[in-house]
Amino acid sequence: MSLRQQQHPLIREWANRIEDIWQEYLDLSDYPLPPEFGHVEGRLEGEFLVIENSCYQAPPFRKLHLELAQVGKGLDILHCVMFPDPKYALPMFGTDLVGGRGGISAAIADLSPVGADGKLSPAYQEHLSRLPNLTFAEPRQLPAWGTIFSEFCLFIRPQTAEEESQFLDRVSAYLRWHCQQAVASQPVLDSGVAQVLAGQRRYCQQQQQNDKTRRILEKAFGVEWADRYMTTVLFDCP
Ligand code: BLA
Repeated sequence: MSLRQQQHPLIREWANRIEDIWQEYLDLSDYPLPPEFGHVEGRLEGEFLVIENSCYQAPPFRKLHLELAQVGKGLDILHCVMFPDPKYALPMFGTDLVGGRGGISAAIADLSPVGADGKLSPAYQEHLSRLPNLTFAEPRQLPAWGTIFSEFCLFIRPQTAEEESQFLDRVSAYLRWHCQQAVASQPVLDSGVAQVLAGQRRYCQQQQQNDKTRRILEKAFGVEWADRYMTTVLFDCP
């Protein structure tokens, strides 16, 4: 049985949707991860930790990464980041779901800007600001490193099945829109590439400060492994 069959239903559904949308809009091929990082098993405080990585490339994306992880039977994680080829001034799509038996504690998704002005392009801004307003009973506060996220970042603790499905529908709409924009986008001038790279680097550096992710990986695999994983698999900069 695959890992996702054993995970929280929202994680399973979001993982399936991400892959369906990628397949619908993008021309996927394999992205070679270092072999030691494809399927990873460890132990954390007496529990098993399993990580399953799927990684693709598809123009205009350098890397599309979907990670599913489970700690014991109690903690399920979905992590996904789409890294655009730095020749394209596209935002970073990122999402994280963390939860378990007691429900999902963190559901986050964003299209994060990488431009010098820290803003999404007018096309993204207009589209995203026209989506109908949603309210969730328990919005969550971004951590201090979360300055990379856009005003459209969704970060909640879903309270009901209805909130879970509202989250799923909204973030699927983000992902669909992003794929449509990306495949129709034109490369920037050579002089713009450095700017995009700087924005992507900043995104990765801020994400690498997420102590909640780092601590789990350190406890299971050690400090050095955790750092290598966070800087080469989760948030590598080209
Ligand atoms: C939070 N991430 C978390 C939490 C855990 C992890 C345990 C705390 C859950 C909570 O506060 O309820 C753990 N996440 C992991 C692990 C992996 C993972 C171990 O992906 C991978 C092995 N994180 C991302 C991406 C985003 C992100 C792409 O990987 C956003 C686009 C955000 N995760 C994110 C944020 C928090 C979080 C903002 C809350 C951090 C905080 O409140 O301090």
